[in-house]
Amino acid sequence: TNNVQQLLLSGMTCASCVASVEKAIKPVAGVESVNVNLAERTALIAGSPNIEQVIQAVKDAGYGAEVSE
Ligand code: 9UX
Repeated sequence: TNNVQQLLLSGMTCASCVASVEKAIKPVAGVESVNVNLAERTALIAGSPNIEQVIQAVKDAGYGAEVSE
């Protein structure tokens, strides 16, 4: 199955931030692909990672993240 999870991000102000967040999320175990939208402040993550590990990776990169319902 191809599950998609969404995060709401904070702290991104430019396109390079988008690249930084994507680079942080991609190597997390279980992530198949990630798409960050600067205007929407969302990250769409395909695959089956532990979402708390994804959130921690974003925070380690200097941004905020929470699960978007
Ligand atoms: Mo842009 Mo983001 O100059 O951390 S890279 S603000």
